[in-house]
Amino acid sequence: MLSYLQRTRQGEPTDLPKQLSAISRLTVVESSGELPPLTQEIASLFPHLQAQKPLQVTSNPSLPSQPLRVGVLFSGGQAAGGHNVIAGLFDALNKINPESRLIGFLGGPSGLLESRSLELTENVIAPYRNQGGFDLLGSGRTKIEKPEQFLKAAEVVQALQLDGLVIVGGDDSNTNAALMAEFFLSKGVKTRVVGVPKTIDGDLQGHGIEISFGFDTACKTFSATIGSLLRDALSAKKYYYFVKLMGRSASHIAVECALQTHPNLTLVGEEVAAKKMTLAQVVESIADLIVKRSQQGKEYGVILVPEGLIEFAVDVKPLIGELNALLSKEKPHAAQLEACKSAQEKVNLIVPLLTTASQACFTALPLDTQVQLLLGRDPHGNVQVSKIESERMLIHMVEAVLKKQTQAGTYKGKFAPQPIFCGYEGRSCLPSCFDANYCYALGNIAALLIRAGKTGYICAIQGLAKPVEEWQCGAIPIVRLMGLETRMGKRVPVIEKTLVALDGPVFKAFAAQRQAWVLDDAYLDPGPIQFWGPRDLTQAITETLRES
Ligand code: FBP
Repeated sequence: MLSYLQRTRQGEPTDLPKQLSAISRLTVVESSGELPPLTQEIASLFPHLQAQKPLQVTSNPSLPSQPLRVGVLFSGGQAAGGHNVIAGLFDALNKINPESRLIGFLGGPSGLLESRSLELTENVIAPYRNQGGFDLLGSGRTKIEKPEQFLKAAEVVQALQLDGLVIVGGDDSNTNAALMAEFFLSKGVKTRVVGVPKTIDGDLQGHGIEISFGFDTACKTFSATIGSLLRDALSAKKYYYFVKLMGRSASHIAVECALQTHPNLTLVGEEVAAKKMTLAQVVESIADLIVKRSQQGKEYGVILVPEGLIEFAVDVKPLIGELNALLSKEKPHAAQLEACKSAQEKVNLIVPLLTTASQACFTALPLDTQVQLLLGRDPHGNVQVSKIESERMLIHMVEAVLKKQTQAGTYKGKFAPQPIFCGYEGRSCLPSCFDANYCYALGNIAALLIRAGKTGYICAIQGLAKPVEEWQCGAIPIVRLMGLETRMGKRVPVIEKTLVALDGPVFKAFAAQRQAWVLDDAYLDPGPIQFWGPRDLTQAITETLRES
């Protein structure tokens, strides 16, 4: 079942970069683009991939157009536009040779390991064109990173006689795509592995990746909500909205939404870390703003909280480190916590195991937050920040500070907070025109890479701030994005997450304006994503892209 809007969007063609207009006559060649040299350690881990250069799309009318057999899967959290990657891939393969076949693996990487797949034909794909979500195939967070998993994957792709495998994922999935590409080359498996940069978080960027897909739609969706909340705050004049924004550790989404909407305060995890602020100091800064606004007769406002904020506070960071170690698989504490009958029992079990400093930090937190910090870890053993209701935690802690100020006579206002979480709805909504176009073009590039026999590459487009027609299409060797990180006690190659650069143009643009938003209500309401109308509305890009 599709709504009227879904049906209308489904039938609309995407705008295409001029470069991709005659796909059957295109290929990729090495570009002159320079990337930083590889470290010796990374080069030795990827002997077959280490010498790769960036690629650019170019025309080659004499290239043979053999039919291709390609597999595709989604990995990790949803991001708007994923279905258009599949549509772009399918259409390009079909134009290269109508005998080509596209096979989708179901439920993410586990679908590959268990060989659960679906042939993707035009009839299957058509209802998903320009639609949100990943529901055509589903997704999952299984990591394909161990030799036995690579062997299993090799068996499956060989049984299906795949020329290529396209992995639509974030930093970890693309890291593992490169490891798989290296493994396949070392074993003589002919299947090429190609990545597509996906995540709403915006932390997969740099070295030729301008932005991952999904960031644009998520930020516009959240900004539409924030714009409405700002207007509501201004109308009722009685609420403080504490809006937690999804996005993992990095505060890219929070900064972008702030630039789109001008709320009174936006916390930035990276700045909290740089200023070595404790959680109590963060709370003080919020209370300060509320008191100042109250003195001007303003008992309302909007405060943006990136979901990873808590990890950056100088006193919470070591606490989280200690908790991660205690809750690791090797220790009995996770199982002991499971057996506890009440929240307080859980807390009582953990507190004595912490250092004195972390005990002080942990016990100062509201009980709900304490329990949320004890929830199961992600596959890397890290706390799952989306599960911590930091907006409620901050409200609780700010209330306590304001109460003291009321008793001391320094605050006479009325604090009525409302917690809001902007998250999952921004991942699976109808993709903005930007993401719809971007994803379709990325799917086209993936087909060209496989056709040219390229492996271990991530699709990339330069000039995304320009009109679509001018986008420059190509690919970056995934190994060029990698560094070494210690995970679970082992040095492993990973694509490092890009955090907000405090000396970068986007943060600077935000920092230059934010003071004016504290007391003056300079609120902006960007409204919902527009699909039709003036190009300035339909083709709007994020401030992050504009400023970079
Ligand atoms: P990816 O990194 O896989 O793109 O996922 C992004 C994200 O939406 C984060 O912003 C959020 O913290 C997390 O997924 C939530 O995960 P889950 O879907 O498992 O609740």
